[in-house]
Amino acid sequence: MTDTPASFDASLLNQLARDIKLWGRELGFAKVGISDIDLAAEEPKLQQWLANGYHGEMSYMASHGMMRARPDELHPGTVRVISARMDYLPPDAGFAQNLKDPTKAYISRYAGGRDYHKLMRNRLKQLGERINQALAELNLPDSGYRPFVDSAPILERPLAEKAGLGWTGKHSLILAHDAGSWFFIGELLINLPLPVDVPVSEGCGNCVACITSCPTGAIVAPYVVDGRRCISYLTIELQGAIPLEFRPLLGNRIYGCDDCQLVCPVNREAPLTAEPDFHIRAQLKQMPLLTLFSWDEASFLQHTEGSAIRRIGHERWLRNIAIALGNAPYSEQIVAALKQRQATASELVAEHIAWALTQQLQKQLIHASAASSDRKQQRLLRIIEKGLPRDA
Ligand code: B12
Ligand code: SF4
Ligand code: SF4
Repeated sequence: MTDTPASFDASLLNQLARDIKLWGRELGFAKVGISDIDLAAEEPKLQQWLANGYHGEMSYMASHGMMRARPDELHPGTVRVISARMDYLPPDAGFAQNLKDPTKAYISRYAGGRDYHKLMRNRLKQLGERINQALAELNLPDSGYRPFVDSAPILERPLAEKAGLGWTGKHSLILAHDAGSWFFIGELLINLPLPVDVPVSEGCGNCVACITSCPTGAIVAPYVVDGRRCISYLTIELQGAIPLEFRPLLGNRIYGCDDCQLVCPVNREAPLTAEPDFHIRAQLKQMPLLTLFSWDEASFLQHTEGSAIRRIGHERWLRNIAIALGNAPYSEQIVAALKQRQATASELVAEHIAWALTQQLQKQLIHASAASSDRKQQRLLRIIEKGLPRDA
């Protein structure tokens, strides 16, 4: 940096960087790293991703131009980004047990507990305050910090990679040998010219497990996800009807998807979360689809209070569960529940219910279970049970 104020000598900045990492850990971040703000190398990749239309309906991805790759345009004065990792893998994740039973709802493990946005933002704010307090004690101007968690147009993963939190896996998520990939990322944009960390070298090698195991073929090339095909997008981001071609592929996944992380060998020893807030709440743990489908809007709002799930709203919740019910083996109770809901459903939900009923009735005719015919699903379960004995 050429703009280091005279009062910031190198030893002071080095000490501050060490302290920040320590304070970060005290605040519950498993790792904290520091990077500069140069993301010029990412701009063409982001541009190409947008040009390919991979963002689908996520117009917020396109609406800020290249600001995503320019932290100092987002928050003027920024010269460094402090990236922080918070682990979310809950104990008793019960992945295989859940995916194996097509009558139970699979909810992505990042979403079973409290919404991470608020929790992490608060912790990042505390970290920012701690930094400013230290600067004030030294009679130095404050850091001008601004916290972000998934909320702003900023390329969080490339920043985390630069800050040494991990490498970009072929599924496009950040992962590391001592951390796996079950973590959220958040940042503090600051004006302090702290020393930067060294990126971790790439560790995927020849592995392509995430690419071949993705149920919808969303990882269209190594490191590139076509958002429109990703189950996370289809069940959480997409407002309208879920395209027909994807419905059978969703299985029992009603909110997000973890498959590309489940098959990843780097996740075998991934740490569990230290945050009780990220444990799966009882109302969402291994729950029968029919129970969740029976919730009226008031129950939905009550059971998802403080959870990220609430943001999709009751209508899309029913839309997603209707598909999972269509994918479940034939059952009279399922057919009855679908028919009962159909009478009062919105146009969107009614159309998905009609699809589910057709699936159910076809299965009744051919006496076949959709789940047992899904080779990919069976392979996934074998991999999880063998590779993740603790979490399976
Ligand atoms: C939009 C979005 C989505 C979209 C699109 C996903 C995508 N891959 O872009 C959807 C809804 C599908 C999604 C899904 C999920 N998401 Co999301 N998502 C985001 C968000 C808001 C922006 C991501 C983005 O900028 N995409 C645009 C593309 C262009 O960027 P990119 O994928 O990072 O691509 C870069 C690299 O792949 C690289 N690249 C491209 N080509 C090449 C080639 C080589 C050789 C190399 C090395 C690199 C490389 O360059 C690109 C540009 O920098 C971020 C938060 C944020 N603000 O960053 C969270 C975020 C990425 N999501 C996250 C999570 C947890 C998920 C899910 C696991 C949730 C779930 N269980 O359902 C899934 C995982 C799906 C997947 N495999 O990506 C976490 C990831 C944490 C981590 N450990 O990395 C983030 C960071 C949120 C957070 N704050 O923690 N997500
Ligand atoms: S989250 Fe699921 S659908 Fe999305 S890329 Fe990963 S495996 Fe594919
Ligand atoms: S599954 Fe294999 S290729 Fe995919 S991120 Fe993990 S190590 Fe990399």
